[in-house]
Amino acid sequence: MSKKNHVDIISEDNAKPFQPPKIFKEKALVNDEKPYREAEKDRLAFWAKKADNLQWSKKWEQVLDDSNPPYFKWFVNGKLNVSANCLDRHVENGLSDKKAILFEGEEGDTISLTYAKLLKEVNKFCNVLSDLGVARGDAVTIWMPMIPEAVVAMLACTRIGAVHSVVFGGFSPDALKDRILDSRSKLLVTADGANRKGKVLPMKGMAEEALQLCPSIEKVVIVERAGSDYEVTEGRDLLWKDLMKNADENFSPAEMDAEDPLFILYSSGTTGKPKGILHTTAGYLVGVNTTHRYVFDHHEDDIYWCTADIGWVTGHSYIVYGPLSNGSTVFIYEGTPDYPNRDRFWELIEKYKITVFYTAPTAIRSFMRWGNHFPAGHDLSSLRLLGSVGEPINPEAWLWYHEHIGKTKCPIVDTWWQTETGMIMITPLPGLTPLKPGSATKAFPGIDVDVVDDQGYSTGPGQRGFLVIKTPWPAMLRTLYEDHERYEHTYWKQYPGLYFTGDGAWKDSDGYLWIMGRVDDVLNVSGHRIGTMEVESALVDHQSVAEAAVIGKVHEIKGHAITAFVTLKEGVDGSEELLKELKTHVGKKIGAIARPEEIFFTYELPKTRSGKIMRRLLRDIAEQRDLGDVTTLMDPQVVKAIKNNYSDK
Ligand code: 7RM
Repeated sequence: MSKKNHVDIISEDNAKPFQPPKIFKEKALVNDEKPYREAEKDRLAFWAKKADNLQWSKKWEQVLDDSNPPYFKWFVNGKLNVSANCLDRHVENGLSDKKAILFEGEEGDTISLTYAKLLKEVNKFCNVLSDLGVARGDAVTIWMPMIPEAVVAMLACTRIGAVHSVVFGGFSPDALKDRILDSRSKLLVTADGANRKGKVLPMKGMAEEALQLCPSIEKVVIVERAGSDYEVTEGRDLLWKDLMKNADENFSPAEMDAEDPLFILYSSGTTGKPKGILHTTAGYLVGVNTTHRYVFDHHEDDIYWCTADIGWVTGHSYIVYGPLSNGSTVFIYEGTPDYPNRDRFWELIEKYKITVFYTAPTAIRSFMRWGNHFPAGHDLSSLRLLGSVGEPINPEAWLWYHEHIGKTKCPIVDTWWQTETGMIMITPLPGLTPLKPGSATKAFPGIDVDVVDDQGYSTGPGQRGFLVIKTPWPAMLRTLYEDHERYEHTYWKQYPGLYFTGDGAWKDSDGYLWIMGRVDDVLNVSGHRIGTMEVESALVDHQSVAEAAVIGKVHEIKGHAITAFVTLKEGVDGSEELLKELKTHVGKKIGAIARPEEIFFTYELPKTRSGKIMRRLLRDIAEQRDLGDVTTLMDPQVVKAIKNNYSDK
């Protein structure tokens, strides 16, 4: 690889890493290198041992069948049921009265469900589903707000052996329609409406738009949550509360094969059609159970809060299956962090004495922007561990999170993974790994990741390349639903024998991994490769900047010209002087080569509903192309505003 690909313009952070606090380390599940050593010695034996933490009705015969790549089987011929692992065995082990779910609604209403009660609810819903004709192998679409019934519905599917497809509640009816059609679901579970910042989103009314075009749906089950009016189609639409009233509280879990499909989760790819990512039963559960336990250092008395929506993989793996299979107490909040006030999350952490808090960098940057007085007004001393997921976290946001939320006593686990990986893949272990802000650190024990150049050769320290996974892992996707060709093409064709993540990364001289974001976010400016993230990080480092998105605008000579969209902190005005100052600032932080050609101030950045900045749209704006489909955007108005602002220049 040529010299120009060397990370000569990123100054490797030489500041001393943050060591795990002594008292954290003493009580941590992992505080020495043993799991890494064990897994290095024999990766499959490591996973086999982790599989023993689950309850099997029949033990598997082979850990991994890799005879037909890229189609892999884990825990071959093992039999188990996911809901039995998340519920029954805890009840049998004396945890009946332990809280499984603590829920708070937007308006402050609360629900708490013990493991015994959750099991009963799940059993009742299994009987409901079964009476409605849902059987093993059938697909069920779940389109719901963040309420406990969503978890009940998911677990009931797994108990029957039905395959759930949870669609994020904020998606449009059109997106819902595509996903129902693709999965050919027989049944939809939804709600009358969702509470959203004091207003009601009429979900059932919106679902109706989709249902008109979805002939496969035979029944619709409606949870009455928000008191929203809706039309009823006799014979098809049924109320959750009516169905549950007399349902039997017993239902024996179906004995599922290790490789039976567990769920489909749609994820956007590079084309317009979403990819139906398929996960199966045993490997997925072993993966999320193990990572939840070690990464979040699961302790019996934890009150664990992952702020993701259940409609994303983070919600599946680290609200539902990981924590519940470990018998944890999971807190679920219905609403957003800024309603009724911008301290809502901190109020909840104080009230529920949350111990482990897992959120996304985009949220952290909003908190920073809103101001320190919001968290400062609450007692956050129950927190012992923080997590981050979804994007690279810029060191500035990391340090803020560490100081203002963790009060410098909580390790931060920056966890890299994907819908496809099912489980956390790159992460610190909080009682062991010294932390470098901005680095997701190292592969989890039993996971083989590497950074390779465009020929597929492992890169040296400081050399940029592509993040790949070298050997199969238990929670890996098995295929794309009914599209094996796209599965092979998207993940396995780039580098034969390696799983291609689509992310750029580099290793530092300590072997720490630094994720640079999607490779399509890597710019080439006059022959230098520059991650949009690096420039964004430099911008956000400036005291006036709240958030920044950087794109490469096609440039005749340089290849890419760096264009930045910047949101300023509350109360700061975007002047010409500031514009110049920011360019100089980036020049100082990274080098002249990274100095943005153009900077635009905007009141918000366009983001997907899961909070990822949509750089593609910004590129289209900068290159004055038509903006295609913007329905997956959190706030389509933002794009209009940026576009108008852009053409004023
Ligand atoms: C869990 C999730 C996956 C993509 C992935 C990355 C980015 C996620 C991190 C991260 C840097 C992280 N699933 N990503 N976590 N980048 N550091 N800790 O987000 O399928 O929705 O997205 O997200 O680009 O490929 S996902």
